Amino acid sequence: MFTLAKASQIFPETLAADAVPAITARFRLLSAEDQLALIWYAYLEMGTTITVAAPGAARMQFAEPVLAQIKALDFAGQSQVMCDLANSSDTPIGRTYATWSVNIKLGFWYQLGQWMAAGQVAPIPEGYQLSANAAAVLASVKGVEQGQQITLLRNFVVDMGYDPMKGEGQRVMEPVAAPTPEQSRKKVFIEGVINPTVNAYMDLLNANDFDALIQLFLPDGALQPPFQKPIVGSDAILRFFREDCQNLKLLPERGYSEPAEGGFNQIKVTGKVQTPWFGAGVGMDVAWRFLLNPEGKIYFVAIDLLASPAELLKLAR
Ligand code: ECH
Ligand code: GLY
Ligand code: GLY
Ligand code: GLY
Repeated sequence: MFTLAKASQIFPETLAADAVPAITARFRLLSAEDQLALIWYAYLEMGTTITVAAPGAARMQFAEPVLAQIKALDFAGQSQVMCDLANSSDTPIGRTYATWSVNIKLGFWYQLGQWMAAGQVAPIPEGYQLSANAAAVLASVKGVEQGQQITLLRNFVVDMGYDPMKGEGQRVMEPVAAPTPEQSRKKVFIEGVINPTVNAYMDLLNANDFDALIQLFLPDGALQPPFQKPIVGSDAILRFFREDCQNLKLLPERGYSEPAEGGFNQIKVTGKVQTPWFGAGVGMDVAWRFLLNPEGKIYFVAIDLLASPAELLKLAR
């Protein structure tokens, strides 16, 4: 029978963007000053081709007290707070930051970036010289595709702060909006795959209908986001959907289905995903690798960020 470890090995030829964990590991070795400057340069450069959407008020309210506290400091104090976050130092702000959902963290840095550009918060010192290692990491960041670049930036931001609970604590998240009304929902079409569970998965996630979506999973099912460990059990998966997955746009294109042992079915779908932060400006090339039980419930699904667009077409054996 399938175990989680075995399920995660389905479709082993799928090539994920290994540059992302590799660059992330090199980034972690840099000094806090280099990390912040590197992100600043990468973010500026990205801004010349894509636009990041301003976060909504519902999200920003959670970061606002800390933002106000930072704004009230002098430049030296502000730089210290930013370095402490990058260093994951144990400070009150570092602990608060660690309780925020990914999107609140991104909104917090979005606001600081606006203030830095406007001269209201300590900028990266003019003429700051990156170390040789940092310059090499920056060159690597610039060398990967945009979908990988925004994944790297997101990783960098997620890793900051000080979390004594190592991800097990209570998290502060923005409110969950109502799902898209039935009559405004669109349905995906996936060339080569006729499977009601897979289609419903895409359509329900696109409609932010997480309560219906979670019904597609087995109670002990698992979902593995790109470059992460599987999230196991429907309670944890539902929490992840509500916390991290609002307003994603899944654009599956094609797929391939084959029987697996024990009456299970394995289905690989490739296509694009858009995040609300960049909208149609960035289409990430992804694969979904589903393992369904004989009743069509999801035992396992992995989402992989693909190494290159060529991977989108790699379906048949
Ligand atoms: C400044 C300098 C100082 C330091 C910092 C700064 C600010 C940086 C800022 C960065 C903003 C970055 C952003 C990145 C957003 C990335 C979003 C991504 C989303 C990927 C989503 C995917 C979804 C996949 C999934 C699918 C499923 O089927 C199941 C669910 C799920 C410059 C001030 C820090 C402001 C906004 C990469 C792939 C398809 C797994 C979620
Ligand atoms: N059959 C396609 C794969 O294993 O990736
Ligand atoms: N992981 C979903 C998002 O950040 O948009
Ligand atoms: N502004 C991007 C988002 O709300 O997710």
